[in-house]
Amino acid sequence: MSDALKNELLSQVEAAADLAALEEVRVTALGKKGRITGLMKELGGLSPDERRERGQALNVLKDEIASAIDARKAELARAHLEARLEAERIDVTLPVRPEAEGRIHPISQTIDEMVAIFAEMGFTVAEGPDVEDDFHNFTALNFPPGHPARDMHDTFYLPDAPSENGADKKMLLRTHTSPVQVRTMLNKKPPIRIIAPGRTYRSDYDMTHTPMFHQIEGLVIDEATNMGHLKGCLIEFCRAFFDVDDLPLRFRPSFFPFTEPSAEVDIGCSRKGGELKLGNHGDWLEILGCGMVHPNVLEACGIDSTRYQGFAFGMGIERVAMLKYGIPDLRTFFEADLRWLKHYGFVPLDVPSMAQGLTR
Ligand code: 2NL
Repeated sequence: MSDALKNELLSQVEAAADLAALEEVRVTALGKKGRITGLMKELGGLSPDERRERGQALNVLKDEIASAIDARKAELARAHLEARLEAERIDVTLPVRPEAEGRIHPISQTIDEMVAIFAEMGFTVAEGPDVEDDFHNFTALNFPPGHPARDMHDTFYLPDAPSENGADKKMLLRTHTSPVQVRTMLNKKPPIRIIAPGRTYRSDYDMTHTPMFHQIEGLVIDEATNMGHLKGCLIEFCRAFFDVDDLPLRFRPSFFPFTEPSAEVDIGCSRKGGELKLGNHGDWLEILGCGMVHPNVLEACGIDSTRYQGFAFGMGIERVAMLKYGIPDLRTFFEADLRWLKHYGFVPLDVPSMAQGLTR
């Protein structure tokens, strides 16, 4: 009887393309109204001998079909898993992501390096507005009324505009970052230990001057801060920044309206063969200015000059960046030339730190 039925059902099982189709085959063969089930129901009308014989045959057929369905089910499951693995395959040897095309500008890099060094010494970074007033940029810093720096030729003054209180107030682009420190002294009680890096502006344009440039200044105020602290701080900074352990520093007397005494700092170098080399070689290169904060400045900023004293310093960022990274022309810093940036710029993920190194 059932060879034809068996072959028909087996080929249906083999032809089932997915689990749903296979389930349909199972229901038509073995379900309550299935074909084998139907044949089983007919057994009751047979003689006992025929019933036994046919019953056995149907049971064998039922088992065969059931195990064929199980086998097909396993086969479909394996094929499904393989298809999924193939579809979701990833190449773990690919780089995580392509290296960024962009570069960190040498000015930003230099500021980041300086911040890393001073942060280790306990300084925090202070910021202030680029547009300042006469008081914060000049008056509080002990510039006398007729001082040449106040001249229209050096300072960018903004067109007159009435201030909030109705009185006219001369506004200007800050000519140094000192007003940031003035604002800090006015708003915070000593001890103070800050650096102020940022943009500054002077009406000047030639081979070595651009109308916008960058400065970093530092200010330390406490009850017993003295010139020894100033020297130690700047020696440590220069040796770390230029990465020369025995770099000699020379403090030369100088003058600034906002410090007394004042000094300019030279670092040791050699200029033999037209090549500049840093280190103990007998020659000197000016690098920054500094001094003890003038009592008039402390008083103008609301600090009792009989109780507190402190030191300050300032340096040009372009100048030291050119020196450290061998950039020959100041004006190229601001040309936004992508080839220049590709050459002199820094990879964004190489963040300067004292632990990992300032540059990699
Ligand atoms: C230089 C010299 C200097 C300062 C900046 C300063 C700031 C305050 C009070 C006192 Cl609020 N001094 N700053 C002091 C000495 C020198 O800069 O050659 N800069 C490029």
